[in-house]
Amino acid sequence: MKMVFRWFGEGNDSVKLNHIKHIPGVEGIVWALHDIPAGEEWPKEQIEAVKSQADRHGFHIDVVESVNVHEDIKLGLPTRDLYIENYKKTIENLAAAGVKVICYNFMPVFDWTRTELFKQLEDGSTAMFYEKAKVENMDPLELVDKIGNNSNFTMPGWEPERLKSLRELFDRYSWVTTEDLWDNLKYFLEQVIPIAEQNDIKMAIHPDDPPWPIFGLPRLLISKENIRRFLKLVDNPANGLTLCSGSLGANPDNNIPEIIREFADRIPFAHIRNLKVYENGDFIETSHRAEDGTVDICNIVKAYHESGFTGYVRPDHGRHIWDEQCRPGYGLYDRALGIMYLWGIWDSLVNGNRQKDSIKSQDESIKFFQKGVI
Ligand code: DNO
Repeated sequence: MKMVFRWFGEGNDSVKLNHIKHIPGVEGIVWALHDIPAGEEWPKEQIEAVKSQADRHGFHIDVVESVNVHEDIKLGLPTRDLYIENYKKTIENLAAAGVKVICYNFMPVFDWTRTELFKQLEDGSTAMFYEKAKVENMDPLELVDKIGNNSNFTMPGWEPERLKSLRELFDRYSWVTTEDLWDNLKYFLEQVIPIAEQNDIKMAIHPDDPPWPIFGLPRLLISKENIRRFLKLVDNPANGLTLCSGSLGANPDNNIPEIIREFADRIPFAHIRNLKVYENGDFIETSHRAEDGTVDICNIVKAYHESGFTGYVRPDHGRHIWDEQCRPGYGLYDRALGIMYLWGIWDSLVNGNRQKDSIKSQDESIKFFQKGVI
């Protein structure tokens, strides 16, 4: 596996590239041009600027997370073609800079959702938390009024400018069924996947987080069956997954090692993290260690190893520890600990196999010796 680390860019991240450099085995940064609005072409000069910053620290920029999909594409509006054309140009521009994987998602209206960003854990650290009932009982349109009265109001994971047009977006989505969303995703893939293939880029969709519909909006990438359906929409190796153990793991019915084994050849990029799911469906993000949460991290890494995985991996959200002031979920310390845990499991699997191989070759030599060959 190729270890990479998400970095939000100079002036945009409390974590410095020279500090990432201290984490063993990290070879590249996972990046994006965060100031370019969804739907616009990413300019070559800005891509090159990030590449030179990464180069100076000996990091590659193979993985982009993410090139966001304009809402009109998800809604299937006539204007989508313009945004899809821009998306294709962005793919070409990224390929010209050597990018290999583009992560994106197809979640309507907003990205991942949590109800608390800094909930205290028993050990005194804090982490992101999702209270299921709170989201279920929330009328998203009431938020619109709140926003009207308070321009500083934010919801974790929601882009501020999307919040402002929330009522309009919800109105538009009221006509979009789950099947329409599948059709709109297919339309998008049919156009961008050939361009990605020609440019030697793997498109890697991120699962929906949490993996169930919220606020009555449809959600697609939530289970093994739906992932299977997704991969068949355009059955091409350039159409792949960002397999996120934390997103899918919020639903304990998702058997992630099984999902990895079934789709291994279509996973160019893995997010590995743990969380603890409570009986009422709430969940909190814990350390990466298997024992601390309900996601089977050891068997997940084992499934990648046994599948001969050579793709990119990043630790995902961490806790906020040692008084670090950072973006929610994206501090240096806990993600660095996460990496060491993932390497620990991986290296012991690799060495276990090496040992087995050397025992095998010892056995072979003994056989040859016995046969008088040596
Ligand atoms: C959360 C991330 C997601 C991811 C997007 C990809 O921390 O994993 O926001 O970047 O869904 O488009």
